[in-house]
Amino acid sequence: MVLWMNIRLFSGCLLLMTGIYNVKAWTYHYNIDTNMDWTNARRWCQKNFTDMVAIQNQAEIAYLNQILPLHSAYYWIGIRKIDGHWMWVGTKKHLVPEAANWARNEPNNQGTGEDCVEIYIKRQKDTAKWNDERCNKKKAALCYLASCSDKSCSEHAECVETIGSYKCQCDPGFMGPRCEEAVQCWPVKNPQQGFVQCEGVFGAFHFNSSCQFQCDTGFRLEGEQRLRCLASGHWDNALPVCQAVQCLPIIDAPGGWSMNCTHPLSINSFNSSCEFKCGEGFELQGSNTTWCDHTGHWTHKTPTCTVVTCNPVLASAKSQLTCADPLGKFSFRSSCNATCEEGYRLRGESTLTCLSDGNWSAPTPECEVIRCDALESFQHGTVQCQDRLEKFSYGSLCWLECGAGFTLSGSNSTYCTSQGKWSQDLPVCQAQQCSPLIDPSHGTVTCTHPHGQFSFGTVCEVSCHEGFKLHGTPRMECLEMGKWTDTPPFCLAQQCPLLTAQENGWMNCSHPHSLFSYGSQCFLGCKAGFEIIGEPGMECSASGNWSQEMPSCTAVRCAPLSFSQLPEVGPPPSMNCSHPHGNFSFGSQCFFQCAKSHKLNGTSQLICTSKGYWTNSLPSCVVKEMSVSAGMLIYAAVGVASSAGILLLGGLMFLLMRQFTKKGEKINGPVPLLEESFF
Ligand SMILES: *[C@@H]1O[C@H](CO)[C@@H](O)[C@H](O)[C@H]1NC(C)=O
Ligand SMILES: *[C@@H]1O[C@H](CO)[C@@H](O)[C@H](O)[C@H]1NC(C)=O
Ligand SMILES: *[C@@H]1O[C@H](CO)[C@@H](O)[C@H](O)[C@H]1NC(C)=O
Ligand SMILES: *[C@@H]1O[C@H](CO)[C@@H](O)[C@H](O)[C@H]1NC(C)=O
Ligand SMILES: *[C@@H]1O[C@H](CO)[C@@H](O)[C@H](O)[C@H]1NC(C)=O
Ligand SMILES: *[C@@H]1O[C@H](CO)[C@@H](O)[C@H](O)[C@H]1NC(C)=O
Ligand SMILES: *[C@@H]1O[C@H](CO)[C@@H](O)[C@H](O)[C@H]1NC(C)=O
Ligand SMILES: *[C@@H]1O[C@H](CO)[C@@H](O)[C@H](O)[C@H]1NC(C)=O
Ligand SMILES: CC(=O)N[C@H]1CO[C@H](CO)[C@@H](O)[C@@H]1O
Repeated sequence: MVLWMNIRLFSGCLLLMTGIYNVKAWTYHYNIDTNMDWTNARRWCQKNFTDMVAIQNQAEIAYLNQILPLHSAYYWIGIRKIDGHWMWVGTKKHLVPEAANWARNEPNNQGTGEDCVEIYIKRQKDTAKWNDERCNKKKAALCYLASCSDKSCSEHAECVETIGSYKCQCDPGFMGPRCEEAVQCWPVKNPQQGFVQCEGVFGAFHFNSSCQFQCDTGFRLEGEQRLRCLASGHWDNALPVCQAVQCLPIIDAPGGWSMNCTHPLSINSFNSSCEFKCGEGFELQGSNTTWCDHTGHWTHKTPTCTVVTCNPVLASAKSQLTCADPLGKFSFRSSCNATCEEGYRLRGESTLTCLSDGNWSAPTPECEVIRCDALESFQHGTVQCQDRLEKFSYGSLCWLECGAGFTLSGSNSTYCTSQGKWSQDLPVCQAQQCSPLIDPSHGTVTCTHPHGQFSFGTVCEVSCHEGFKLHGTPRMECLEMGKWTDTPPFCLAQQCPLLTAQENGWMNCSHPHSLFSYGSQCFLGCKAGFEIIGEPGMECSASGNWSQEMPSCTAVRCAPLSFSQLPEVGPPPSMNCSHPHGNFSFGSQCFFQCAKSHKLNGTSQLICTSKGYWTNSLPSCVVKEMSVSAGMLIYAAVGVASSAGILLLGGLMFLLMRQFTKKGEKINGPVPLLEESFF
């Protein structure tokens, strides 16, 4: 407590003193002329001055003791017991023990009703101490006159009297000499992501003003929303801040997903967003993004990742599936193995895997029956089977039989194994064999062998070479028992008509094959004096004809004798001819005779030689004179020779004759010559 000294004024003598504040003084007044009870004493004080003194401190007590005169009844002061408590009547405040200034053993309330207080000014014992006294006792009044007036201080102050002066004791929150200034707090600015509104009766940021904070959307106020400026010049609370609204963190769910969050403001707060992605083979259910909204909630539920499923696979006929489903029935990574029943074989992939796109890695495999090659075309035979599953498939048992004309070579039964192969090599039906045929002489065999050389079904056609004729059946067939339909035919040369030598000729034949048959050649010749008419050679043709008509032998002709040709010398001789082989031909003899008057000039007889020459030139009739002995001689010689020539054979004879003729020619001069060749 601050002690201040003031100007005091006493009844009867005014004492002026100066204090800290140079204002109107606060003065003490007393009345020792008339003692009064406490109530009247107070009334007197209140009437003439301000009130009964209210002792504030020891200094004041010492001062009063110093300036007041000793008075036997002593002085009343402004303390009274009300409801058992000592109270300052002026201020109606309790007397605090520290401020009490009781004399020893006081207050003792002796004789009761001692409800008022006197002060022992200038008493020997207990100087300036207090004592409780009955209020109806009469004592001097001790008063003060206050210095405070209505205008001394502002309304925000209590005017406090001091010794000789007053003081404006400011209400909390005010300051200044008259307490007219409100205390200021630090000015408040808009927080980040928010704003503040401040107002107060004494001005913003002044005592008792308040500031109201608000945050932007998505932000939450951390701290007090409202601040008040305290009398101390401090805000009653720390400045709040705006913090982004928080969302609950997303908890990782199982199921193989990943998320990618961005936190532009702060982690898991307003405007944070997360993107979700499922792992391979998983499908996102729900939204793939979520935002933390301004209310602190995620806009979308955390999605889930569900495993991709493939279409259920059904075991195809005759197959069995064994599946492993690590992530779910027929789901991603599921794999199924297919197996087939006995006798069936898998076609396709045996293992299927469910892929991440929901497709199986391969189409469902099928079981197909194990097949052996079809035995339908068993050549020349028949097949009969008993099938366990399907035709010509696993377990089929087949018997093989050959048709007529064929014999089975190999096993007569076979079955289809699990390898898809027949247990036995397919037998073959071998055709029955006939004896092989060879070309007949002068012929050819042409065969068709449908089932092998000279075996059942072989058909042979025998044909003869040109000039040969087939005897027998030309067509032969090998029958089912291995026999030919017929005995083989044979070829014989074509027969030409038989030839016999001409009457006047001869014949020389060669017969390469048989008499007068194809290829036979005959050479025909004529006896001397005869010449052949036609070609001498004949050949039997392939068609059985002779190359030509049989040539004939006709007698060699001599020049017909006639006298008309000759230059008429005289009368022609008469002529008498015999023609054994034709007119004027070989062997013809002509005899000449002249009339009697004449004699024959030349020979009387001409003979047609085998060479076609007359033995002599024609005679003529002349007057008889001439001998013809020489001519006769020649005639004889020729005659002999001719006779012999008939007996002789061909060439030699011919040569001889020819030579002879030539000699004769030389000898006989101009004889008409009939040059004809034999060939
Ligand atoms: C997360 O997303 C951002 C943008 O959306 C991208 O740049 C970044 O690479 C992503 N991170 C991952 C790990 O996916
Ligand atoms: C939040 O996000 C919205 C939309 O993307 C944007 O317009 C806004 O500015 C963001 N707010 C803050 C405080 O970043
Ligand atoms: C999220 O879904 C949208 C459409 O539904 C698509 O365009 C986008 O690519 C997806 N984002 C991711 C990360 O999968
Ligand atoms: C399928 O077959 C493979 C190889 O034979 C084997 O490793 C796998 O375990 C089988 N899976 C199932 C589901 O039986
Ligand atoms: C999955 O199967 C569907 C239908 O068979 C087909 O259209 C699609 O292309 C397949 N996807 C892939 C990746 O092969
Ligand atoms: C098959 O051949 C065996 C001997 O090799 C014989 O006993 C059986 O009768 C034959 N079966 C038929 C159907 O010909
Ligand atoms: C005729 O027969 C003889 C012997 O007999 C022979 O030498 C001659 O060559 C044959 N042929 C002809 C054309 O004369
Ligand atoms: C052979 O004789 C037949 C009749 O006998 C005849 O038709 C055919 O022309 C003759 N062939 C020859 C070459 O003379
Ligand atoms: C000193 C003084 O002013 N005394 C006056 C106090 O009041 C009474 C009336 O109540 C007057 O009579 C006194 O003169």
